[in-house]
Amino acid sequence: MIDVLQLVKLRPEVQAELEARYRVHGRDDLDKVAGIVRAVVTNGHSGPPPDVIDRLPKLEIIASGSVGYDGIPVEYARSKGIPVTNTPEVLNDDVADLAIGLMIMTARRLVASDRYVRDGRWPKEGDYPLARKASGKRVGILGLGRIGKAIAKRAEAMGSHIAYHGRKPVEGVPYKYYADLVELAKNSDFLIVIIPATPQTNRIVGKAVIEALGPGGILVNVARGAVVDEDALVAALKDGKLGGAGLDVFVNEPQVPAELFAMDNVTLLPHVGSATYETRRAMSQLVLDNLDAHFAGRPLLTEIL
Ligand code: 8YV
Repeated sequence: MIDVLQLVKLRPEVQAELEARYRVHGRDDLDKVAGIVRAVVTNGHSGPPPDVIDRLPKLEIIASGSVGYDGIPVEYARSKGIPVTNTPEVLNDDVADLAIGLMIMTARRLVASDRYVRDGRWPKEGDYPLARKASGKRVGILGLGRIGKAIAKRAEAMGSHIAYHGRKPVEGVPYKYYADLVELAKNSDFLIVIIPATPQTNRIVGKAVIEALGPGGILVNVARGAVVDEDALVAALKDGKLGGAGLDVFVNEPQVPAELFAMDNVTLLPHVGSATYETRRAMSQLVLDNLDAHFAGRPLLTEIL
């Protein structure tokens, strides 16, 4: 049987299949099995770091149950001839749904309204104050990739005026391209962030972008906390220089800046972009399918290239 080092579990039904076909070892077994491991199962945040890869002489493949891979040294692995796979496409709908959900929840202040009712304030204080319309607004998308396009499709249905920024214009899309992110923010009511976390995108949504979005603008982040300057974000929300924020990701998850907790114009979610039974099942299956393909000598399904 082939020895697999598993840093994260797969969904139970797929986990059972994995254990039926491979000899699975946990993180704690590393010292004991380092010499025989031929595959690693991980996710976007769990490595393995280069020094662990160096301890696995027989390692042939790293399979990640995530689309993002900012926590995996892909270049380093590739330099040692070890392919890394991820799980694109299968989570597009969930993450796009959540981005639109955060747009509506934050503009309409749904979390605060819900709390207003649960706190028994409605009978005492009357109707909840008016909020902001989400439909028919200018939606800027930072990162018009697979998920970005799925977000745009949904925003179109809301009558949104869509524009985007990225390294370069995207062929065949009907949306206005802004070569300058600050210009995109200046011309958006919502700025939705869906780019990978890389050294080039670190804090790309900084003070200038946040303040360009302005007191009437709402920032939505369903990518990674690292692509936003979180201190500048908190400061702008505190000073009223930014209208609101819908956040599913943070710099030091699961730690979230406490200053945000009392803000009604902010929606805070615990990185649930792809957190549905259906999608996590599909992600787990793709991990297993890539392992099976590799060890059967077939082409990988979703290698990170
Ligand atoms: C993962 C994600 O669930 O796919 C990604 O990049 O952020 C989420 O879908 C998360 O990485 C946990 O593995």
